[in-house]
Amino acid sequence: MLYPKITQTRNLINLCGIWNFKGDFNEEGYKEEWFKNGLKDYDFMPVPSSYNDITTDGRLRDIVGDVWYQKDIIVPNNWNEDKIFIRVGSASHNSKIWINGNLVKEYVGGFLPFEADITDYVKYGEENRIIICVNNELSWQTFPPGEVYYFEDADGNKIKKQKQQHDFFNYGGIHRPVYIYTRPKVHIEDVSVKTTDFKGEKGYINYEVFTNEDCNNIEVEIYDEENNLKGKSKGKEGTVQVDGVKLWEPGNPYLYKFVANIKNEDELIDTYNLNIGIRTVKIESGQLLINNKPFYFKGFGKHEDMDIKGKGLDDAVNIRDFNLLKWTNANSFRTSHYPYSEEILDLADKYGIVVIDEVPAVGMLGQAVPAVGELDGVFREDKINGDTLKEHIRITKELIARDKNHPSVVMWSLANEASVMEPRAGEYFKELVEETRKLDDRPLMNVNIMLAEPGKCHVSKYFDVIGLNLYFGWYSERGDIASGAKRLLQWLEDWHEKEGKPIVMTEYGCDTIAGLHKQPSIMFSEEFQVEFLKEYHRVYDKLPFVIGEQVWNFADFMTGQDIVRIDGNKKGVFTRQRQPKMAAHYLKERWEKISNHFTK
Ligand code: BDP
Repeated sequence: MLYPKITQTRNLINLCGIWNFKGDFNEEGYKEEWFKNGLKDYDFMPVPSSYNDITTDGRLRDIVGDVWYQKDIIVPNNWNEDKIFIRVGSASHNSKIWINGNLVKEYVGGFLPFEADITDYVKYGEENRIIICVNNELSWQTFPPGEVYYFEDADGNKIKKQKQQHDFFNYGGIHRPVYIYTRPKVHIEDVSVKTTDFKGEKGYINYEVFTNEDCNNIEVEIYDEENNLKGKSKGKEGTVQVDGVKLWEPGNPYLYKFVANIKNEDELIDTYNLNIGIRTVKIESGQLLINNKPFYFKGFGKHEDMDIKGKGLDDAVNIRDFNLLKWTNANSFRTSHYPYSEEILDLADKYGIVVIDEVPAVGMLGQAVPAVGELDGVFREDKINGDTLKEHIRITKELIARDKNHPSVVMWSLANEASVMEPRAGEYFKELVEETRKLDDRPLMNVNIMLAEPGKCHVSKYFDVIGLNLYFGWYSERGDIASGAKRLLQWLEDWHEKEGKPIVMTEYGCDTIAGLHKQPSIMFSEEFQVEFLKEYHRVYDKLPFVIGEQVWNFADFMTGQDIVRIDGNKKGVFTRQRQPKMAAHYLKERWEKISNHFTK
């Protein structure tokens, strides 16, 4: 799905700002037809933002159910020659949109964009009422999964609550920009630049342009960063050759502008452009090669998370994060545990930061994180079943459709810490992987929980790269880093022996209270975090099959309330306000010595 933008043939209104808003605490919205009648006694709410931390009302922070948004806008008269769409970057988790009382879209999923053709419903030159209802309820058929239940309090009142297995706050609301925009009647629907290649000085861009109607006059142009025309092609698919190619490299990105036009003689019917990079990705001899050179991942698992705004898109925070990634000499991150905004991926392309792009399959597990001991099975008819798999395939398809053109994305991660020890997980992931491979050539990763012992995983055999989340010395061998590191070494060797695949350490780390210093160190002190990371790195440095290290987590982040979470998860190398703990300085030093391409 293309990101909306203004071009010579397209127009756009950005609807970010203040919307009318109402939490539906008594489930009245549908009964009273708020979608038709509009909101009364409403609050104000910024878009994009999570709603949870904006007001002082605990009921809204913890609501399980619907919230309603309203915005009235005028659609310009001169838009009446075009098709008009409304597009939401993401809203967590399930949404419905009404235009002037007409339901135009229903969408399930909290982290991907959705849009609707509203041409037949808008009134030109007049006020139009947009209502969006966002619901945050999860089930075993949603991603992430969760469960709504009723809790009976001491007075016998039934209170609606939600269980979740994932370890981040279940923020809700419209999290990314809302636009209405135009496309000409005959238009470009999508552009695909999934594979690029190079030989010596020549670059090759394999493209496909999709249109809503059969069009013969499609033309493609490639411009360099100085706006010089570097190549051209005609037809809806083909290869454009670029001489004197400059590659997109980690830490040294070069972006070309790809322009697709539909023409009728000399008349421009539609035009769309996007940034692309020329680079290759493949797995060979146990390494991940970018532009034929082995790549070592150094970086973090992250979250979209901030004070007040929750998961709402924030350009200032995002630019700060990329500056900090650069400052620590990181070259990569994983979009743990859901697709991040398109705006973040654009920045990754521009900053030359490599991305492992993850679907929101987190918490496919019989216990809440941090899980310990024996787990209940979840790959069974009443939990993760055929319908769950269908949804998993759908969101994976949508993720790839959205992100396929980003040079920064080198791998798809299809799940984090699923219950891979269950034989039925094997069948499930086999099908998911087969379906995904039909869509894209990039390597596939599954991220394993520490409870999955080497040789007991039914899933990793289908994947190209194994992600491991290990916390020996923290969740086990608590406080004993040396014993944790011994187990780590053994564990990694065993995993490699059993699976024979490259491993990325996708999570390792420990909760650390900024400003807490202890010598000798104890758990939660800044000294402990540095020693923990150092010991882990000593192990990785001995093992050539470990092709990357991504610390958990980039920054402290909010979680649900729990006795093991004090105002959230504190495993950040940076605070939630994006200031460094001691570990950030240590990582900066270590990663300075490891080039962006593999030199271990
Ligand atoms: C892993 C999860 C991650 C948690 C982390 C932790 O993948 O989401 O936040 O552990 O416990 O289980 O900090």
